[in-house]
Amino acid sequence: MNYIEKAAKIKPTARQIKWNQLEFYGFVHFGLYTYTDTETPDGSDAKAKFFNPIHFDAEQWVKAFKSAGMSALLLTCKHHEGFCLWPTAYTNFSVKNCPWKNGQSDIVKEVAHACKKHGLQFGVYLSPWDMHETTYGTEAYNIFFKNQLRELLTNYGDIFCVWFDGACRETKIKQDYDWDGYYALIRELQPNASICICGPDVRWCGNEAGVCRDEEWSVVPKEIMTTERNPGYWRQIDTIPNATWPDLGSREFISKGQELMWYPAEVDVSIRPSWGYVKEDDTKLHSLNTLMTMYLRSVGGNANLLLNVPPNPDGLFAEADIERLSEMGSALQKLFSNPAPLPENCVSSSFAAEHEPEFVYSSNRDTYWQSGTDDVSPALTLSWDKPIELDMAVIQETIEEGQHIESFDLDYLDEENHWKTFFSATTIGYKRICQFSKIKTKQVRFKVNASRSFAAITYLKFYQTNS
Ligand code: FUL
Repeated sequence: MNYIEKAAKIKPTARQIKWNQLEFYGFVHFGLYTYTDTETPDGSDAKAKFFNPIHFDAEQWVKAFKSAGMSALLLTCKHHEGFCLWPTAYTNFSVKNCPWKNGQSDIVKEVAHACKKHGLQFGVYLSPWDMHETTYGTEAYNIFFKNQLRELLTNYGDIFCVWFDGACRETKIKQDYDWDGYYALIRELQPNASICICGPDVRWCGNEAGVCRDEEWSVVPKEIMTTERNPGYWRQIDTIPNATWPDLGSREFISKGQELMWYPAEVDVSIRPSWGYVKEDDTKLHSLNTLMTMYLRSVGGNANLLLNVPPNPDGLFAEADIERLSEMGSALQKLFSNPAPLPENCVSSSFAAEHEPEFVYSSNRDTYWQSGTDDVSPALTLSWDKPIELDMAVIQETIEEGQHIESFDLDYLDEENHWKTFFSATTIGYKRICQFSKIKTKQVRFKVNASRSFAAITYLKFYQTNS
């Protein structure tokens, strides 16, 4: 089997498919750094007294995320400064040691509860790098970390993801993380949870600017995961393949015989310049336009979008963030509100038994069009009885069968009956959102120019957005 055949055979786990379907969700950076303006602790537990979110309201966060159309919420239960938002039994540096609610609070519990109440999935971020914990740098830290993980994974209901931050700016102390032990514990206690970043399920897109590649492959060399597990190290030695490299999945890149894996990308970005709340940033939010571009390029470019919104010291999202989230939700709703009528006819150059072209009309993942194996340039042609105007398409590859398509065109039949290409791109993967100048036509063709194996499409839908 050559490397392309091998790549074409790599498939996601059911867990990874479920993760992909979440598409767009929110990050909440909240901790002691919300109050102290610095991540660096002074070594004592005393600073815990500054944590004082007098108006904390988890439902306010959850409702704001829902208004944006998000599917889940990921909370920094412990960030690099080591302060824990739940009353962990393993350190005093937590909510139980602050005057607020006489140390009787549990932020993680309230957020998990609000998510459940309003139908968002809940995920936990636990920073491996801990600047406060005295065992950091010794084997005892791994035990401490697993104990904390166990608390988070047993006391707060279903967890959709555990997020391990690869950041580590500590140069004097080196911690050997027991990654395999962490993963085993997660699989044991929350088998449906994806382990994102520094883990086996989801990779970092490689920047924090909200941008993914034009050609985003979910099948990449396994080395990318190995480098993610060595925080800080590969960033200094950029000769080792890592998540920041511009090409991770092209034929050329995977041709060196490396072991491959299914490792889809997640784009993480903050709505503001900082991850944690900074008052001066209240006027520096990303514009609606920028956020929409991030959405269209990531969710519409085979990556999930994780958008951070930091609560202020009162424990609330600021008005500006709430407004921007709701604007984004409305803009997304509007964008997808005017689908073209279903075509009267849909034919394909070939199809495999039981995978007829019409199956692309429904987003049901169990039914899909699949081209015949020997068809070198498979195509689907959609026809309407009357000319219609179109300016956007959503295409979803059947990732259950792998990621195959390397290049495709969208063509339309013009008034002189000539096929004209109006949109071209490379990969599709879980989803490709295609925006183009308005066309008016009775026939559109989706044509695959290069593919690693047969083409399989779960969903193909056209829109007239007038945007
Ligand atoms: C980075 C961290 O250092 C930031 O504080 C933030 O948590 C971001 C998501 O990851 O690496």
